[in-house]
Amino acid sequence: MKKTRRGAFTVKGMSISLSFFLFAIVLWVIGYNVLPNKDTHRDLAANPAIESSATNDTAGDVSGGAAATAAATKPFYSVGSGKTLNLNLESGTSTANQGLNFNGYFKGQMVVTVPVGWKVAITYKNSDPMMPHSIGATVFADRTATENFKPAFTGSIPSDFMKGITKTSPATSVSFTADKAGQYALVCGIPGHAVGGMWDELDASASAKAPTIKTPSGVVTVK
Ligand SMILES: [Cu+2]
Repeated sequence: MKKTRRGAFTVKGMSISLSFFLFAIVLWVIGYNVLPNKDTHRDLAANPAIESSATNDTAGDVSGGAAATAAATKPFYSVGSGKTLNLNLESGTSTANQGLNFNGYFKGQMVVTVPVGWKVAITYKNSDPMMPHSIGATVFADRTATENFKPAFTGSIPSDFMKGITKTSPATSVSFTADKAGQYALVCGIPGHAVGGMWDELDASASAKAPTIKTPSGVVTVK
């Protein structure tokens, strides 16, 4: 009796399994052939091949790269009307010299030369989150002074020279006419900064025909 029951159970179990198996096949056949297949299957005959992403992206990559390069190399100097040299100087764009720099240049690494009689119009921004900075043009000897900075030209030291501006301040401007030939300096007036190297050179030249900017990268004539 036991044997028979076990045998019957086994046959019955196999029948159930077989039934489910056949049922699953029927469902699959129905699903594959009857249900709309545009969402569930990719019909390679009807749909075009996927475009190569490399081909597709080439133009975008090239223009993006060019734009990024242009932004990175955008000059900070230009000639304005009426013999004016425009300078966009900024602190905080580089951590060189512990942040004590203008556009990354410090200790005279940048030499700005203008022909005598030219106006220099500086727009100055401080992006340094750590400390205030300022800019002014002083006599060359004061490039490492800590106080009593002497202006190179009339108006070449702003009123907030010793106090400076911070990252949240709007850009300031300093304008003057380089009316006497000689060697001068662009200096930060915050006590300790100039002596720490936060200065670059400004020359007023009797022989220069156009402004030039000299940096470790080379000399550029500003046109
Ligand atoms: Cu400073």
